[in-house]
Amino acid sequence: MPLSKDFLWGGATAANQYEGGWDQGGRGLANVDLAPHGPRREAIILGLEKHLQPEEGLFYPGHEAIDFYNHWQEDIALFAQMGFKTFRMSIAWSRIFPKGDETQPNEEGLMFYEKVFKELRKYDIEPLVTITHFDIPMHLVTEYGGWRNRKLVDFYENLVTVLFTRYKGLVKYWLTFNEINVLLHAPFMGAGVYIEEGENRDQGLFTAAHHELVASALATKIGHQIDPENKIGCMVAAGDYYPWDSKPENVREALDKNRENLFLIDVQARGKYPNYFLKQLEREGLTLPILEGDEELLAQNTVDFVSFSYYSSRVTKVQEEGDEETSGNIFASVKNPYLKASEWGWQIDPVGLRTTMNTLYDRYQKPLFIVENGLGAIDKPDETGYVADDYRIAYMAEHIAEMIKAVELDGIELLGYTSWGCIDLVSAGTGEMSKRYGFIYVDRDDQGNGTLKRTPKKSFDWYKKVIASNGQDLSNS
Ligand code: BGP
Repeated sequence: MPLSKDFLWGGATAANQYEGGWDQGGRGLANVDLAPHGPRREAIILGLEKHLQPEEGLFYPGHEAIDFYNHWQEDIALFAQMGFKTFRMSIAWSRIFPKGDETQPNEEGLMFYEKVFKELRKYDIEPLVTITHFDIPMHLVTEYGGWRNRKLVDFYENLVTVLFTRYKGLVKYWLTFNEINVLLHAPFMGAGVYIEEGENRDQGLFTAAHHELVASALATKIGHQIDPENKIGCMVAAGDYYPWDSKPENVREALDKNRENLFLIDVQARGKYPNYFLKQLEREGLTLPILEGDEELLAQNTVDFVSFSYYSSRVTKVQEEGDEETSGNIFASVKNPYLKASEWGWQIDPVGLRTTMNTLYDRYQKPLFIVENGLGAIDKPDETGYVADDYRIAYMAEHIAEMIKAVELDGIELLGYTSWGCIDLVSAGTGEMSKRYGFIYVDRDDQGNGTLKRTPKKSFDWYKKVIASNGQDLSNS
């Protein structure tokens, strides 16, 4: 069975890294506006340093990002030229509700996305919309404590009701929260949460997570009520953990790590907390803030599909002195000696994509959607601005080949593939522009200098051919 003719090829972005226009159109201040470039970034996004207002002298790359806010027509035309069938983007919550707790939305914000969705439809590009991609109005952080507060569920309910109503007929594919598991590692970026000194970290994080799970189930329910055509998915930062070796303790460690990564998706896709997690709570003396009706809501409103990002597999072992770690998408891992790595140390494992797909499909039996995958690399444009990015083509060709095997040989239902950062944008982890993923080069540097001019790279024509052949032609010629 080859890929279906409706397979959704495309690219992925997020408002906080792409859109810019942070102070335009009535948009309010959000947590993502407070992630500076430079040495303090990591502590801020992890929630270790409280940073509640932009500070003079710091550069915040997300403020302008690459200014999709004022380049949307030009960018969508380029995506259409590549033959995109879908385009993943996110809504900036504070553009719709600047403070988050208003009852009336900001019309200018709603209008912006309406124009964008209509422009996409003009080219038959199906929007794939992440409702929150590491994004929360700062007012909800300072006044309510972010997602640790149950009131956030109500504010999110307002948000999704407005979105589903306004964009009915324009948007069909929705993701409730980007990489929901990231909140466990980067609570400020993931959920606008700070863990206070002396507080039980897990208790704080699981409280926030429970609220997001309830909000996600509510969104699924409301989305289906407003338009039964809506397809609503969850989203996980995926990548299987391999055991370091066959030592039983290491195999067990890998099982635990995979569960840690997937337990929130277990709830979104299967409708209840898994026993292994409930037992963990019991052992640690923790409780979930479950209110009457929550369990039914979770059980009755599981997602329609499971989406995920995949950049690498991970390796784990019971830690011993001298173990070498490698960097990766928020999660550190033991270095895998069989794999090469990107310039940022992210290890490259195309086979791991197929393995991860099988893990997710076996576990959930729901259609999958790969909504992020790609290579962050340093591009060197020639004097005309053209980049011959054969390394990116090689990375993507290998991953897509494994993805196709997962469909053709393993029988996995797969809705589509959107490569991350289809146009160069700001890196979430480092705040750099120089970590580029795109098929389109954007003239902007790490300090915010540059014309923002867009230039297709070699991979632009390659991806166009991949889409036109529905994945049959992956050659680089
Ligand atoms: C994921 C995020 C994206 C994206 C990607 C690449 O975690 O969902 O927002 O940025 O990782 O990471 P980075 O930008 O750090 O290279």
